[in-house]
Amino acid sequence: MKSTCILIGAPIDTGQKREGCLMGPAAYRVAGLARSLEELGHPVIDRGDVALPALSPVTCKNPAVHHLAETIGWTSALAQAAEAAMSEGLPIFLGGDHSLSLGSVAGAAAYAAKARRPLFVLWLDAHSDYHTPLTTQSGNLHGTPVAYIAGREGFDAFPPFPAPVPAERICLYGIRSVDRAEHAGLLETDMTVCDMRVLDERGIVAPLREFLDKVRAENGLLHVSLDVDFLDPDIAPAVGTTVPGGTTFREAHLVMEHLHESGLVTSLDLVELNPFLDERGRTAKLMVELVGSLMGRKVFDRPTRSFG
Ligand code: HAR
Ligand code: MN
Ligand code: MN
Ligand code: MN
Repeated sequence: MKSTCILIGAPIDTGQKREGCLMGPAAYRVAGLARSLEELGHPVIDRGDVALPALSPVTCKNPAVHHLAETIGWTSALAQAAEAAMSEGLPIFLGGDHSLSLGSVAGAAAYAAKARRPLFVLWLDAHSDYHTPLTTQSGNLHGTPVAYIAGREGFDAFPPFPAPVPAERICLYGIRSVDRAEHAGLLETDMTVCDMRVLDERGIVAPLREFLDKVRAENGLLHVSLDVDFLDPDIAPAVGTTVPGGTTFREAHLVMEHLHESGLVTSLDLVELNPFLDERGRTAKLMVELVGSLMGRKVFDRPTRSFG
């Protein structure tokens, strides 16, 4: 099936301290994201970059938290953009750091609630991003979106999350860096946590299939949030928070190929690309290739295919 892809640039870098993520949307455009999608037969609408709205002053009890007002501003603007785009096609958010998902998933959740369908979230990341503004020690809000999405306390300054996603509908995939407070919080939930140990032992496909089967069984919408550091730093150096032991080139493509075959994905984030840290655009190009696999590019296309 061909889907209209709506590209939404989100040049947000207030969720962490290293400069460079602002250039992410431009890098995806230079790396040929639109062309690659069009070659696969998908109509593409590039909405350009979302602008930061006027900000209201806010305070936070945790002195480590920085750029709170800006991040809240982005959250509102991106949530609106996401909800509007969901009714027109498949929104693809070009980040920007991972705090963009505070907004993109809020918009997807608002849309899902109105459509009376359950929203599922697949979090492809080295990190669990389950801090709240009160538990984060770095103060970097890109480490908080999963907690916001799941309705965890501590986000009083933010717009109320439209319809918190029950933990059973969230799957963390590929994680290998979890802080103590995140770990304690996650243990109190039924979130599906497929850390790298699980993926090493069971393979990259089996746990994904189980999650996708749940989405299908409940006729759910599926938001996929792809953090560059899901990938091993050897193949994807352009990210500020590299963690060794990530997914390989083929594992990542295989995840995307299965997502394509499932036909379930309804919105997508591409986050944490820092083009300033890239090597001749290789990470941006790899991300564009992965989106290609997610949108139907195949090495060899047989009419019917069985893997036995
Ligand atoms: N848990 C750490 C912190 O809160 C690192 C968070 C890093 N997050 C991302 N996105 N890069 O996954 O500071
Ligand atoms: Mn992340
Ligand atoms: Mn990460
Ligand atoms: Mn980062």
